[in-house]
Amino acid sequence: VSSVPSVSSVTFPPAFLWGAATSAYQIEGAVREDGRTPSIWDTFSHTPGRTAGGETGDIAVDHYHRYRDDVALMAELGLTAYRFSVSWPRVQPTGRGPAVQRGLDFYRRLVDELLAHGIKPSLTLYHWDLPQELEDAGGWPERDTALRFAEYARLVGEALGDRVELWTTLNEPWCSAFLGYGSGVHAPGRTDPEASLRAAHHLNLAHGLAASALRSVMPARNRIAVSLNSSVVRPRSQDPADLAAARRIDDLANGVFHGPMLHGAYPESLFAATASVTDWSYVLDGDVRTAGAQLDALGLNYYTPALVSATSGAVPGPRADGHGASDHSPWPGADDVLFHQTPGERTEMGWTIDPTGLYDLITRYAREAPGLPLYITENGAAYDDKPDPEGRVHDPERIAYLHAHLAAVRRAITDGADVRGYYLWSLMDNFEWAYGYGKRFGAVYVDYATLERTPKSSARWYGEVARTGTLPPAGSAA
Ligand code: PNW
Repeated sequence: VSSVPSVSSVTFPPAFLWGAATSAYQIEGAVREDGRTPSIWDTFSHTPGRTAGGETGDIAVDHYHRYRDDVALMAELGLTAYRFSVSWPRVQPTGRGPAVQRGLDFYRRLVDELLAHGIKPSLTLYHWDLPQELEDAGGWPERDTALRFAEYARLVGEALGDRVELWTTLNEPWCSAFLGYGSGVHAPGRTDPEASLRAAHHLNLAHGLAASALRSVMPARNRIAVSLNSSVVRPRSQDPADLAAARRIDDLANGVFHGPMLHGAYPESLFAATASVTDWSYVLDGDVRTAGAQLDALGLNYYTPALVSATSGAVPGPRADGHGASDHSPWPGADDVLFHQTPGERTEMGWTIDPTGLYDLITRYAREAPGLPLYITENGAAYDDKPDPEGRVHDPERIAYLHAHLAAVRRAITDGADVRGYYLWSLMDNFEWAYGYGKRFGAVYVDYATLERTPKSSARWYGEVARTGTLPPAGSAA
């Protein structure tokens, strides 16, 4: 009672965007319609043993056919922004050549529907669904994939640049590179440490080439960003070996992307730490400058921090880094670093709830990139939600999670960070990658037998926060 926050401390700036996020493969379904061909996630999810229960995104939540109702629901809830991704193989089925008009038309209809409801669209070009043909030609470890991505970006920019203002090149390139080609828990499921670093470099290059391509075809008012799942990496002790382990993981999680994108260079320490894995000879003159193409904003996705310590070379037991089950590490050259479970309550993903981590992440990037507007492009929690006998879904845990994390965002703003918006992950329950449909991140409940949507109590709560721009006292609406 001694520290009741003042009204202003829980009120957000008037122009703050209150959004929800989704991605194409996780919600659209309709995987064989209007000329779409398989992406690496179609191939991966249809490969036995890759996803929980063999689940796929074939139908997902059928958003491709239900987008009008979904947009109406967003508007009814009170959201002012929506972040979605474009499926590359809908636009360019082979990853090359001219755009498929029917594919682009879907996104044009979606955007127009959003704008008609006063909801600001934010378009992500790549949320992990690489056309399978490009993977067959080598995928992200090959330089050509970056060139193909820039062409795809130009096609989408030409088609939608007149009506979408906020653009994101890549979502979480760390996952694409290190879960896709290192630990193999994401598509395409390869487990080759050198390939994962080659992929990371070509994703950096792809980002820069795409940003320049977008600039050349879009109105100057549009803004271009990237969404990083930058990690908050904490050492388990102040022991120099643990501090060094944390720095190495920070390079592999963060510096490998924000180095080229924000600072014009890879961290020197990254080269040294990965020397046994790769010689980096695929980094050509000018690549890092290309990757450093001017950004207008930075998107940060946050779920939980990492806690690490050094070993003296002993082979660690089962990994506890929360990145899925694999015998292969997503941390090239860092097999001797141990990951620990952070203390505290956890969500259904096993991820510890730690809102201070979000504050630390925002304030770190406010320092790394002074003056660059920040968006929280994903934050949220999975819980085992179930409808009650009246069909209502009560999720007080999610409300508490959102409340605590929004309070952390507000505190970072008070301390000087320029955070312009927040996108809850996710608008509705959806295909949670290797975990399939078992993990529900939605503010809106989806009954997978009927695909009926029911706002959970968190959706109503969040809508009220969006409408008032104010965070109510903790616990008030749970
Ligand atoms: C992000 N990890 O995925 C994605 O952008 C979303 O598509 C996804 O649904 C959401 O977070 C929840 O998982 C991640 O292992 C997947 O560190 C894995 C990790 C991080 C983010």
